[in-house]
Amino acid sequence: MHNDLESVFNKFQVHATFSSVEELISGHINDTYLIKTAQKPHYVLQKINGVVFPDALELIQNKVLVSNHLQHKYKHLSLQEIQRKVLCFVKAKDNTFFYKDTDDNYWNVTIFIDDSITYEKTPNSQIAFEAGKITGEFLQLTKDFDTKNLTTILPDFHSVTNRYHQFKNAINTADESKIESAQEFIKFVEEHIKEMQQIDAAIFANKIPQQLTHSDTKISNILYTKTNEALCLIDTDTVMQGVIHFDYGDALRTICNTTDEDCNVESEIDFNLDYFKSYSKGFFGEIKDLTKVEIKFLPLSIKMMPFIMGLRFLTDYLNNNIYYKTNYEKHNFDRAINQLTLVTKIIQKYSEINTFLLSELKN
Ligand code: GN1
Ligand code: MG
Repeated sequence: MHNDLESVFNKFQVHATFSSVEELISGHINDTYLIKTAQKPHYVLQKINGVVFPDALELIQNKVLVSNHLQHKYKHLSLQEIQRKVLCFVKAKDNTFFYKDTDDNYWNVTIFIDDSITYEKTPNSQIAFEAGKITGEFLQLTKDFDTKNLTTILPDFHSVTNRYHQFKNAINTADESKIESAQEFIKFVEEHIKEMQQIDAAIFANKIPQQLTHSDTKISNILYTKTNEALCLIDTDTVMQGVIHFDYGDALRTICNTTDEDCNVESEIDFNLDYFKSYSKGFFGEIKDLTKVEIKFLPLSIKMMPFIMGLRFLTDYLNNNIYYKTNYEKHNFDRAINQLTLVTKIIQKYSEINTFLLSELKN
């Protein structure tokens, strides 16, 4: 395996000697490796999951276009600073940004951002505030990015309606015993689906402005400095047209969760309001000129994003784990319990959430 990885790595213009490899296991889809070299920089080598992403080549092209756009926005900074704030893709020896192996897998390489830290869970309010700042800044800097230049990699990715159809199809083919075990959560989905579809409807009716979104703003996709500043938003696999609510709600889903996404202990799962407030302050400090309709749908997005994730995890559990990487049979079920319980906790705190947002955004 190491030899194979070394030979893939050497297909890229890296000018450095491979010294060791370590798998980075946080993601649920792709295979990602930290390649240490004798000389710095180190690199991140990634194999794109061709089942989840049939358009892997276009996905890499999308990521490069967005990185180029951000690099341009930071052109007043030194190259060294830019390489710490933006994912920098390395060309392959044939001058493309990818390598296609003999099994038709696509690979890409980025420069590893050294001396950075990632979190699976928020350790303090400063980290939450900084997460708000960097996700807000990403949306602000890419507001003028023309999404027509991108290939839509996963159509209707954050559409509740799409996810609900996939869920219904899974119920039609799932084992009776699985449906039985998931009954409480299936009922929860049915009770809340109408409300959760409101953002879809507003998008469909063109009531919410659309722009580039990151579409996977979980906390582990943010690199921090050792002094708690957010440095770089990584994992741009899912950059696509959307509404800012996707990134806002998706970030809060992990920033404010008091547990890991895998935790099924309902009594431990809660939504941390302090982190919500800190994140929001960071986010709205960057995002300018929100429309009335955008503001109106912000609270709902906080419920909708964990609802979508819960629905997707539940669907994959019913489908016998064909999409996400899992470590055990009920892994996706535990993730679904986690996300849907989080929705319940958000509902319990909804009036406080609304009050805070109203006062924060009244000007
Ligand atoms: C997947 O692989 P990763 O961790 O980047 C998923 C996201 C989910 C996330 C849940 C393409 O992201 O939508 O939010 O798992 N990405 C895709 O942790 O489905
Ligand atoms: Mg991702």
